[in-house]
Amino acid sequence: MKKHLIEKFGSITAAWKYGLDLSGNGRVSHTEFCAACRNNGFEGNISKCFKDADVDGSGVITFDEVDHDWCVKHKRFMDLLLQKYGTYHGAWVALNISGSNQPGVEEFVRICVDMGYTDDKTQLFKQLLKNQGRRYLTAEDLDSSNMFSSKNVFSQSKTNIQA
Ligand SMILES: [Ca+2]
Repeated sequence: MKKHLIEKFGSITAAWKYGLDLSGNGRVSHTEFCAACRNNGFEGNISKCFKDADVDGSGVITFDEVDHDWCVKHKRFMDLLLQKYGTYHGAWVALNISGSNQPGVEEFVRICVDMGYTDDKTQLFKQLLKNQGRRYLTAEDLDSSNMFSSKNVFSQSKTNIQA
C-alpha cells in the first residue's frame, strides 16, 4: 500500500496529505483507510494493511507510524518554522518573496537555511509538493501542521517503545 501510494502521489508526505488523511486531523481511522484504499485502486488485503500500519494498535494510523523518519523531519521543520516566522502565513510571505506565488526550490532552501533546518532541503521540498510535476510550492504544500494529531509525535514514539 505504501509503495502504491508513493508511486501515485510522488512522495509519502503527499500521499498522506492528499490520499490518506483526507479529514486532515493527523489520524486515519479504519473507515477512512478503507475509503482511501478504494479511492486509490488498492486491491490488497485492506484490513491486514491497516493492522500492519497501526503499529501501536491504537485503532488509528498516524503519520509517525507510516514514516517515522519523515515525521521527525517534518516536526523539526514545523518547530523551526514557527520559531522563526511565528505562523505558516509568515513563512509563506518570506518564501514568496518575489510575489510570484510560485516559490521554487531556491527560495525554499533559503528559508530553510534562515530557520536553521539542517537536513536535506531539496528532499523536503520534493516531499511537500502536491504534484511532482510542479516546480514551485503553494501555501497548502508548505503547511504540514495538520499532519500531526494533537498528541505530540515524540511522546507517541515513546509510547511505542514502552509498549
Ligand atoms: Ca496507531
